[in-house]
Amino acid sequence: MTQDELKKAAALAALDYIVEGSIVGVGTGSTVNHFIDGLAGLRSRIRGAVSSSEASSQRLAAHGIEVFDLNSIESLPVYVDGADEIDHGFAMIKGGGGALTREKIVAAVSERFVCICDASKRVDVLGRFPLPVEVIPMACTHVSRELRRLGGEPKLREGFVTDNGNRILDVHGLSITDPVALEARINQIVGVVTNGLFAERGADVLLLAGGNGVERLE
Ligand code: ABF
Repeated sequence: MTQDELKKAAALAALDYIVEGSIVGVGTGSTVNHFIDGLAGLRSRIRGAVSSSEASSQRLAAHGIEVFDLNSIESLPVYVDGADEIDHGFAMIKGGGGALTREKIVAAVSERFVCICDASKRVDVLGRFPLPVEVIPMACTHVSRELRRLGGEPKLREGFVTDNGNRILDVHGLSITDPVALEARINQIVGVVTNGLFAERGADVLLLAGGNGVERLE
């Protein structure tokens, strides 16, 4: 199977976790795009969705799925999203697509985070994928200096502005053995909006697609 076929297999497996009559939390990325397309077939069995990006909102709306403002809903039983890396404790690096802040907000509201990935995303130690950090534009140089003090090599994502009007620093060269501590430490740097470590609130379920099918890990 190609990597895209694996992504699709993981995404379609996540449809089993949808709660009938609920609003579904929907993430961002090429794996999630397969999930959104699959969700279209269940449109009449859900109330709608909340989304972590403009791109996902547009795709949901194009399928006739109502997109709710997160502030208007009371509960979110399930959030389905991809990851750039996920370790054995279900801590993740996310934000390769630049939607990390909204992803973290929707994840925080959700009762269950279902992560959908192809097997290439599973790692023993997080950090080979550069860690995205969303930064208030005027703080880019200050935050870069502080990230270097933590042992990383930040690079500004050229020509990219987040849905929130901010910039992304991609931090190379980290070997993240304590993701919960590093997530908290980076959040303390003034000017950081969010960092792409999802460790304090990691995934609850991992649907990992490989050559032998989709593993369901909890
Ligand atoms: C989102 O999409 C991000 O947090 C992550 O960066 C990315 C995964 O990308 P893809 O599904 O395209 O591999 O979930």
